[in-house]
Order: sequence, then structure tokens, then C-alpha cells
Amino acid sequence: MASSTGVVCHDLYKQHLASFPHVESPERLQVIYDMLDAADMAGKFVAVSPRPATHEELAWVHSDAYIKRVASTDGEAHVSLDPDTQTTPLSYQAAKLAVGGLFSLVDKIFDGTIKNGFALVRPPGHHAEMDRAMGFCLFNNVALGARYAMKTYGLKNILIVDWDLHHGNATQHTFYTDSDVLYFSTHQFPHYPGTGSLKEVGHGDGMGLTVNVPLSPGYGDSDFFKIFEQILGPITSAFKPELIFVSAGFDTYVADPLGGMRVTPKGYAAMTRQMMDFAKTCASERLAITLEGGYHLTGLRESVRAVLKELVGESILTADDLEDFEKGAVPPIVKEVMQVQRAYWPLL
Ligand code: Q9C
Ligand code: ZN
Repeated sequence: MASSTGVVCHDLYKQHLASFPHVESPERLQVIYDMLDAADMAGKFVAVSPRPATHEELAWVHSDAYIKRVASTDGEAHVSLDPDTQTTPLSYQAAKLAVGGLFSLVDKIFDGTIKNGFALVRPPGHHAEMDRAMGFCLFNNVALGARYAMKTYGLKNILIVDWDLHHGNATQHTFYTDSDVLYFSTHQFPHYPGTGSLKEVGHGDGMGLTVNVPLSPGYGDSDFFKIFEQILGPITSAFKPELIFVSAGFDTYVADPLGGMRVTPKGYAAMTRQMMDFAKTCASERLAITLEGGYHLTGLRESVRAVLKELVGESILTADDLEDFEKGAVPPIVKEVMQVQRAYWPLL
């Protein structure tokens, strides 16, 4: 049977920050691509070829001056755009191909080749603002992917779930007053980049379409499961997205060097199952996942493997695992989020 899960891979993604010391390293994708080539994974996925995004497409989210600033790094040995964010000669090309990877994934979902997929790209995107690089990100891949889906397929309701350790400041800002895109983020707080408090709920036409779940360190598999079940589930049924994106960071992994969370590969599998269930309920199963952070190499590899296995219906979860997550205690933050969001989502 032909697989219905796509993966976006490209060697150019490994050229960004090649032979440059950085935690957001090419090795992150190398371990993932090697895992995909191993016997137990090979042949299970549809290879989706990315194409580079154009200047005009990047301008859906970024300013002309900023796009030109990133373009000016093309071929340059090393440029620092932000204290955390550097470029090497092929970074601009890789960044355009990362954005285009999301476009190609969306195209393959809408032409029926696949029902879901994972863009295994870098650089990551959710911190890249309209006019500046931040937090290892050059262009906002997921925000541009959502704009692409709206413009190309006429979508009116898109859900972006951001489970990276860090708040996706730039994704939130892109859609803050937008009635078409619901942004939902779980993140360590207070932590980099500083945004993502409970009180940030959107503005104007976007009021109630930003949902932040700020978390102290230490949250694990069943906590994330309960947060998605209790808050995201009801909101998603009411919002009825036609397509779901996930900004999937794996820096909530239990041993990640940048964070203090305790998520394991089984937790990511369960979260993926939840996203698939939400997508099945309202979005004709359309689910596009993109890689953001995750800096513990073997943790990243095993977590991405768990997500991919879930997508193809070869779950690493047992019935007991799922029962444990379902029986888990509801963390107190759930009530706090509900109290704030009830004004916009009466079913909470
Ligand atoms: N300058 C992603 O996970 N840490 N980005 C900054 C103080 C930046 C993380 C520390 C972390 C960025 C995609
Ligand atoms: Zn992150």
C-alpha cells in the first residue's frame, strides 16, 4: 500500500551553519535523515521535494528590507544577524528552501498524494519576525506555510499548534489581529523570547485566536497530553480548522540542553495522535508538521521517529501508555488558561 505520509528532506538544509559551532547544527538533521534511511523506516514515506520560496512569497510575512538583508548574506563566510542567529554562505538558500518545503508539503496534501507529513527542515522559523532574525530563525517557515495555504487553496481557518519549548513570538505576531489563523502555544515561561503570557490573546479580529499556555519547568508527557485534551480539543472543535500545522520543537525533551521539560518519545507520539485526531475531526486529516528546535541529538532522533511512526500508523504507544496519559492529573495551568479564554470560547 502506498504511504500517505510525506517527508521533506534536502541536503542543502545541512549546509546552514556547516562547520560553524552552533547548537542548532547540521548534525540535527543528519541524525534524523540517517534514522529515516535505516531498515525499519526506509520505504515508509513519500519523499516530498522542496522548492525555494520566492522574494514575493517571503514578503507575505517579511519586510522587503529584511529579505534583502538576509539575501545580502548569500555567499558570505559568516554574518551575525542577531546574538543567537548567524549565517554561513548557503544559509539564505537553505532558508528559502525551508519555507518552500512547507509549500511543497501543503501542495502534496491538497493534491491528495499524502494526508499528513513532516518537513524536516532547518533553519527553524518561529522566532523570525517581520523585520528581524531571532533565536536561530531566518524566515518564518510555518507562518509562510499558512499564508501559502490561504492564498493557494482559499483556506479560511488554519490552526497552528506550537509545542516547541520556546514561545513562537513571530508566529503569534504575524497573525495577532487575523481572524483566519488560530495560534496555540505551550512553552516554558518565563524564558526566551519572553513573550507568550496568558494575557496575550490576540487583538481586533484576532481576539481569542491566540492561546498561550505558559509553563514552569518540569512538565512531562501526561501534562502536555492533558493540556491538549482539555484546552486545544474543545477550541479546535469550535474553530473547525481546515488544515493543522504543528511547529514541532523537541527541546521539551527530558534531557534537552536548552530546556527544563520532561517529554519523552512516547509523549511526542501521544501528542501526534491527538493532532491526528483533531485533523480527522475537522480538517479531512490534513496535518503538516515542521521542525523547529530540539538540541539533544539522540533525543531529537528518537522523538522525531516516534512522531513519524505515529503518522504512518505504527505507533510506539501501548494501550497502557495511552491509559496512563488519559488518567494523568490535569495540571493547574489548565484552569488558568480556561479562565482567560472562556471569554472567547464559552465551551471551556
Ligand atoms: N540569548 C529554537 O528553538 N536562546 N530557538 C537565547 C539568550 C535562544 C531557540 C539565550 C534560543 C532560541 C528554534
Ligand atoms: Zn525552541
